[in-house]
Amino acid sequence: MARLGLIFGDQLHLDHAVLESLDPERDRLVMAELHEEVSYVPHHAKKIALIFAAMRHFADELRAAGWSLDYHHFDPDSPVRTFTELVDRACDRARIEEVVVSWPGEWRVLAEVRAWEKALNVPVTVLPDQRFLSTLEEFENWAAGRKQLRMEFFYRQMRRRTGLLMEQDQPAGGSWNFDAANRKRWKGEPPAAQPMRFTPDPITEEVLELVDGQPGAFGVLDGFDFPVTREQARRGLAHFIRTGLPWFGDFQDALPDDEDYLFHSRLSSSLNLGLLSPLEVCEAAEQAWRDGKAPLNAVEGFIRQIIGWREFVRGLYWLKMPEYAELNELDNQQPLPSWYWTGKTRMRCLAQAIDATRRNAYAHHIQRLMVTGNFALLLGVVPKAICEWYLAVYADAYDWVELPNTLGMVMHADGGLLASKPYAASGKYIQRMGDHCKHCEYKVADTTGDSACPFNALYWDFLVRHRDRFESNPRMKMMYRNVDRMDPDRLADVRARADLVRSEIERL
Ligand code: FAD
Ligand code: DLZ
Repeated sequence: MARLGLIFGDQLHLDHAVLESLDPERDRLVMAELHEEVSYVPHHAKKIALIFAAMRHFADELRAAGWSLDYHHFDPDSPVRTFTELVDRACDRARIEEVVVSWPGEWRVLAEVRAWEKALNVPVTVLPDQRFLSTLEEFENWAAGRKQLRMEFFYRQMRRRTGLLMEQDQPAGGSWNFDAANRKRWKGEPPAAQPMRFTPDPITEEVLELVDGQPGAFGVLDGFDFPVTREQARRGLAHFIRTGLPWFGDFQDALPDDEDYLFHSRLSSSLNLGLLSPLEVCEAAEQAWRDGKAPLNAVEGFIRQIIGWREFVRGLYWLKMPEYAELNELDNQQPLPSWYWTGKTRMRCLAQAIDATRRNAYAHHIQRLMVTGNFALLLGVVPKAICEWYLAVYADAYDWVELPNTLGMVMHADGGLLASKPYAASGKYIQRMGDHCKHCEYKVADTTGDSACPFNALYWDFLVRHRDRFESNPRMKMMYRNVDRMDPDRLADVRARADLVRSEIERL
C-alpha cells in the first residue's frame, strides 16, 4: 500500500515536509488546479495564472526528481472540483494507507482536510509548513500570558533566534528599529527601481491562454511577468538587492503618483508560493549591508517586514482563527464602493492604487494601508467585504496574510489585537507622502464643500464616531485635542459633509 501526498498550490519547494516524509519509490503525489480554489473569491487573472504556471513548473521539477505525480490541469467541467473530491478519487483508484499534507495557508482548507478521516475513511497526517521561520507552537508560547501582542517584541525575539543583524546579543547599530530615518518623500531621485520582469515560456504561455478564456476573473492578464520558478525568483531577489534595497528604507512610506513599485521588492508572491525562503531573502539583505552595499536603515526595515510582520501575522492568524474572521469591533455597516473593482473614481490616489492593482495584481504596502485601506476604514466598510477584495486582487494574497493585515491592521476590526491604534489619516497624510493630490480633482486643503477631499470629512467624522473607544488611547490624544479645538458649528458642517460623501459614495 502507498501513501498519498497532496501538494497545495502555494507550497512549491523541494524541502517540503511531505516530500521529506514520503518515499519516491513507493508513495504517490497529487497536485491539482481546482475549480473551488479558483472561484472562492474572484481572483485577479494574473494571480490564477501565476499559481498555475508556478504549479506546472514545480510539477516538472518533482517528476525530474523521480516522484510519481498525478497532476490535474484545470478543466471547468471536471467532476473533481475540490481538494476533498481530488483525494477521494485518488484513494478510490489506488490503495492508499494514509494521506499526508503540509499545514495549508487557509483555515478554510485546514477544516476541509480535518474532515477527511471521517468522510473518506482514511488516516490523515498534517505536517508543519516549512515556509516560515517560526512554528505555530513557538508563536503560541510567545503569545501566552501577554496582555497585548505587539509585533515589535516578537520581532526582537526573531532577531535573537535567527541571529540576523545581531552583534553578539545586541542589535547591529545599537538599535532594533531605524524607522525614524525611513519616512522620506521621494522627489524622483534616485530613479525608481523596477522589479525584474520574466518573459513567459511555453508552459506559462499555455496557462495564459487557459486563464484568458475563463470568465469572472478581475484585472488585466496582459503583460504577465511574474517569476514562476525558484530559479527566476532567485534572480528577482538578486536584482532587488542590487537595485532596490539600498533605498528601500528611505522611501518605504512614499506615495508617488506614477511609480508602481518604487523601491519595493515585489518578492511577496515568490515568498508566499514557497519559491523563496524567508531566511535566504533576509540573509541576502544582511550580506548586502555587511558588504557595504546597502545602509542599515534599509536592511533592518526590510528584514523586519519579513521576520517581523510576515511571521507575526501568520502566528496571529492561526492563534485566533476561525473566530477572527467574524470580528467587526467598530460595527461597520457600509458596503464596499463598486469602484474598488473598476478604479473609476475621481479621487486620484484611489484611482491610481486601484489601477495599479488591476494592471499588476500588485500595489505596494502604503497604497494598501494608507490609500485603499485607510479609505475603507474611514468610510466604515463591512470587514468581510473589504477582506474579500484584498484576498481577490493581489497575486500574493492568501487568507493567513491578507486577513490579519486587512481585518486587523487596516480595519481595526479586531479591537486592537494586531495594532495599538487605527491607521486613520486625512488627505493631508497622502499629500505629505507623495504627489497624488496635485493631480486630483478634489482639493486636499478643503474639508467641506463639493470639491473637498473626501478623506478629510470622513477622517474627522471617524474620530467623532469612535470617540468612546479611542480618546483615551495615548497615541491618539493629539488627534482628539484637534477635534476639541474645532468650533462646534464647523464640526457639524464637517460631519454633514461626511454624511453626503457616504450617501454619494458611488459618484465620487
Ligand atoms: P516589500 O515592501 O518589498 O516588503 C518585503 C516583504 O516583507 C514582502 O514581500 C512581504 O513578504 C513582507 N511584508 C511586508 N509587510 C508585510 C505585512 N504587513 N504582512 C506580511 N508580510 C509583509 N502581504 C502579502 O504577502 N499578502 C497579502 O495578501 C497582503 N495583504 C495585505 C493587505 C493589506 C490591507 C495590507 C495593509 C498589507 C497587506 N500585505 C500583504 C502586506 C504588504 O503590503 C505586502 O506584503 C507587500 O506590499 C508586498 O510587496 P513587496 O513584496 O514589494 O513588499
Ligand atoms: C489561490 C489558489 C488558486 C487560485 N488555485 C489553486 C489551485 O488550483 N490549486 C491549489 O492547490 N491551490 C490553489 N490556490 C491556493 C489555495 O487556495 C490554498 O490557499 C492553498 O492551497 C492552501 O495552502
